[in-house]
Amino acid sequence: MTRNKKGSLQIPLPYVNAKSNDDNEALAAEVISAITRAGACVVRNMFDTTTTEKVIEDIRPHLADAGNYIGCSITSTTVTALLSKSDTFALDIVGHPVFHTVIDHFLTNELRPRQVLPNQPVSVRCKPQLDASFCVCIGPHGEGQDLHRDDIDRLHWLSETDEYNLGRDLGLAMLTALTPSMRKNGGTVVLPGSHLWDYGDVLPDHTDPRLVTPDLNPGDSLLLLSSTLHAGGSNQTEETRMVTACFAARAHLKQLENQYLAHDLDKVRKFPVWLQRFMGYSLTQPYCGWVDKKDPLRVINSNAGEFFDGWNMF
Ligand SMILES: O=C(O)CCC(=O)C(=O)O
Ligand SMILES: [Fe+2]
Repeated sequence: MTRNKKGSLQIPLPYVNAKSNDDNEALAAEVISAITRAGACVVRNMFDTTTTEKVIEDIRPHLADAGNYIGCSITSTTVTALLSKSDTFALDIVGHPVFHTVIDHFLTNELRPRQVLPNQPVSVRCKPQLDASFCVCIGPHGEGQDLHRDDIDRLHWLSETDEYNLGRDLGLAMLTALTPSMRKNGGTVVLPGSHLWDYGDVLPDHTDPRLVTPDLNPGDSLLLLSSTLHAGGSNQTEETRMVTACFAARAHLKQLENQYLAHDLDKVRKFPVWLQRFMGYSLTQPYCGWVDKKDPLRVINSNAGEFFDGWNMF
């Protein structure tokens, strides 16, 4: 029994140490088993401080221009599109082989031999894709986020299960501390075991004793499924907390024809707004498809008149 609700045992947040395991395959196996059990896992020393310091250096020039977004306090900043702002983030953090073994395990789409065309049994194995990359900077006395599941953007809905079944999740995130990240400065709050819950259940409030905030040092990562409840915490210190976020999602979550590269942008700019939005230059409720956390239509049509820039729920 692995449930942690209705009076049954609380599931602890698992920790593994990358330094005590030189073999990436063995480390990934440990992380996979931990995430299967708890929905999340801390990997100590996933990256060295040379890496995290270089990423901070790459991010620093973008901080002044980076915005706040609706759903985040004005003392927080999100540096988006991080992949093209830091080569070290893109190549070393996003490229970590253990991260890839873990996401491949949880998010690969597999279709066993099936007759999809007459007399042609087809098998496919599609590996996950990058979903988003950004850095969350919670400034001095910045407010925390609401407890959430990352798959709300994909309108995912799951029912309760006693044991984790592979295929359940659409996404997985790796949060990596660039600065220390702990309870007092806005460290990420996690509810281990909530990946097994029914989405119809009332969400706990921030005083729930099952919530834990791991102390992360620069280079430590927290990996969590998109079904696991979590939130950036509130920062009660004078220092900014910086955590990079790399999200992976299942491969099928894309359009059949790539609308952003298939057309001449000058032609697209002349289309009516309804067509631009239909092509995908729009936010899907509650908050999917953004560019710099804003309505993507702003990028191609600043005269569109009406924009939807943040969480859009009713
Ligand atoms: O900043 C954090 O610790 C968590 C960020 C997060 O959960 C998100 O952006 O979805
Ligand atoms: Fe999140």
